[in-house]
Amino acid sequence: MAQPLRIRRLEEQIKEELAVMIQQEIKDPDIRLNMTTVMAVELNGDLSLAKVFISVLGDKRTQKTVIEALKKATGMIRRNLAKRIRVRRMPELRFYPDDQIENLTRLEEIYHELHKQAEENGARDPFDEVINQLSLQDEFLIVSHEYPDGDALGSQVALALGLRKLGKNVQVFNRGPIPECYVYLTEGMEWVEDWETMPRGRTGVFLDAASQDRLIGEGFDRFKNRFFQTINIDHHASNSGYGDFNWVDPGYSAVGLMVYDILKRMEIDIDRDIAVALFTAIYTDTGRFSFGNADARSFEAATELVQCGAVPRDIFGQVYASRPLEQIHLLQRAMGTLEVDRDSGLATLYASRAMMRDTGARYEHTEGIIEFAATCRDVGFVVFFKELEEGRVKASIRSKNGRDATLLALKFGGGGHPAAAGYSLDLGIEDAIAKTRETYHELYEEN
Ligand SMILES: [Mn+2]
Repeated sequence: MAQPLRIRRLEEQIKEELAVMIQQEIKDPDIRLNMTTVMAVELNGDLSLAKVFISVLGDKRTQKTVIEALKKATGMIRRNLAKRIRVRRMPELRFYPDDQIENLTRLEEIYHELHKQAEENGARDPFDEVINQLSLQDEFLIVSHEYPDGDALGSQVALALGLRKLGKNVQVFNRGPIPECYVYLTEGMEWVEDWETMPRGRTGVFLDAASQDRLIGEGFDRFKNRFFQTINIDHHASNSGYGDFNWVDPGYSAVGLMVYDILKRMEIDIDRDIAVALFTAIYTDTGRFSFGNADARSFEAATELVQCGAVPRDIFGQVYASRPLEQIHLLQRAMGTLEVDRDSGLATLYASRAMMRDTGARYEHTEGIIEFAATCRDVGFVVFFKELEEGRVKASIRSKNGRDATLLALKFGGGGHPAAAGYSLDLGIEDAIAKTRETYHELYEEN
């Protein structure tokens, strides 16, 4: 009979080594790809037998699959343990499902911890990780940023429709209203009204949101806690990687193109509705294929999407040629504020809340104003300010003169792409413009 202390130490060692093996070394996908956690190891008195209690996140069937796979691998596992733990004779191993631990929160903690470790030990390809998780999980909430644009909504809808084809339970959520010009994308979609009443334990997929604040504003931690895990898919270089899994690649013109690659890899058939959603995403985020990001990959995908039923003329009509008169009136007023410095190429203009009130336009109707200003030959770098409330503005940047717009945005805690970025300021419009001009000259013009 071994000493109790020695038994406990050996149990601990076996448990630790097994956890590492399961997490990083065992090739069997049944074991590797499921949330398999070694909960406890119990040795008998003469160290001949170790009972290993395994917790698997998922239904009974998943649990059984993992236990069966471990049983099959027992010989190999035991040999590997023997190489690492100094003991005269490695105990026989028996695997049992651990049903006692049903506290989801605890399991989530363990899972996040393990994931962090795996990441530190050299993570796998982020795209593969995302594909794995999308394949494995069954319940999703897909979220994109507030005041969503064509890329945000198109990616969301396309991914939701695609995953549903695999029989998965998928809902979508956005904070704030959906702009009218994109409503055609949302028909037949189930939008969660209030995330606080949504069932817990789903996988959250976050799309096209450079920062977590863009998803739901304040309270992200509470939001994130409702999920079993979160996947962050984005093409903004400034994305902070706030998900459990992060696939961030600024080489993509649109998140819609990333979703396109996901659907292709998962061999999900692209039907007409998916094609319309993805085409909208790529079309709008490349400025109708006119921005610097409009690369061959974007055109290749677009070609296929048109073959699958997307009609560019119809999408143009929905997004760009159905503006309400209020929006044109707002454009008129905003253009009245345009100031262009011909020397530096810097242009500024704004839309105040008073203008919106006078014209009856809404926040979403500011879309397109900055692009219109940027069509001017003398404008190299334009910043457009929207007054959100008294003393608070949101600024959007478009750069035509090669100056990296993210430099300015980052100065004020914002982010984006070199050619298009944004930030917020807790200032009135006039002060925000003055501050921006000053910073522009400091950043780009001095020395
Ligand atoms: Mn985008």
